[in-house]
Amino acid sequence: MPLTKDEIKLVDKMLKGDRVALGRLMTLAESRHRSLPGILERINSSAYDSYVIGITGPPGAGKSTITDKLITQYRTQGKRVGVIAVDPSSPFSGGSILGDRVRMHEHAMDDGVFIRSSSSRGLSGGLARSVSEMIKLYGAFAMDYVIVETVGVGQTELQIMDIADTVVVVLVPEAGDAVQTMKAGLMEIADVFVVNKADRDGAKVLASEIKSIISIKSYKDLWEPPVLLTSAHVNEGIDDLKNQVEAHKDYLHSTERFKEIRDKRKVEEFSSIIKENIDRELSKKLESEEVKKIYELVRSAEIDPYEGARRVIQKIM
Ligand SMILES: Nc1nc2c(ncn2[C@@H]2O[C@H](COP(=O)(O)OP(=O)(O)O)[C@@H](O)[C@H]2O)c(=O)[nH]1
Ligand SMILES: [Mg+2]
Repeated sequence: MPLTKDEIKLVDKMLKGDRVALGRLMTLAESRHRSLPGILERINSSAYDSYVIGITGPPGAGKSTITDKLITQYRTQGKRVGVIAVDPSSPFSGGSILGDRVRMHEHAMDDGVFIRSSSSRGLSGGLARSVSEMIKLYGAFAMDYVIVETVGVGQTELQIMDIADTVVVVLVPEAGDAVQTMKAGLMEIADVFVVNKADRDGAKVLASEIKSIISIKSYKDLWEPPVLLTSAHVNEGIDDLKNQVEAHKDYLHSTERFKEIRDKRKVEEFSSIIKENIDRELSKKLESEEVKKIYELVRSAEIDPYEGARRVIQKIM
């Protein structure tokens, strides 16, 4: 599907640093717009390979606060940062998305920062693809880092470990003990553990529980996740967090891991683009008059569903 003149203009504007254009392209990625593959093809050769940090944990753990403070850390070093906050809250309550904006507002005037909150409801059914595309858009916008904030409570739609290079799992004492963390599958995906709200009772206990689980668990990799205590609201421990993310990044680069992750991602991207296109083409064919007639025959019981399906498949394949 070739791009329209307007779409080409939009992409070129974004590549020149136009934030409004970037925002509009993000919206296209969220809505799984059919032009997205063409748009990404156009930007591909000029895109940065942004380093992706996933920040996951229960609602209210302090993920947005940590993200906000991490942005400041990276900005101090002159690094450009994009954020994707995937929020499961309904578009009707919308409270926490507004909250993210408020919490990260000090970066609103900074050209080296872009923050995008998406309701995961609006993104469902292609969430991982949408987020991957948004990361690519950030790459084209020359972002050094992309932080993806997601709620991790077991059954999230987004598999953050497939998307992030470094996964930071944020826990708080009130959200339960280390055993519950294991049950929620967070033990497996964490590259760095953060026990936030260290100012509250139970934080140190939780941190040592996690440390002891880590020490008896044998990790395949040489990297063993560190467990950090932070008080994000007062910026305590965030420099340490940044250093550990960087240490993990160095670790990935020092082994084959980084290349493996990126190769795997490329193959997944490739196959999902193909699947998505086939899906789209087939869905279009399913709306044809010929197919509608067969639907009618099935509805009126003139043919059974099996025969109907066979006829449809013959027609569209
Ligand atoms: N006491 C305390 N409160 C914190 C800390 N970090 C964040 N908060 C507060 O916890 C609430 C939820 O934080 P938020 O970053 O929105 O959590 P998220 O839902 O995980 O993104 C906010 O009111 C924050 O100000 C902390 O270290 N200590
Ligand atoms: Mg948040």
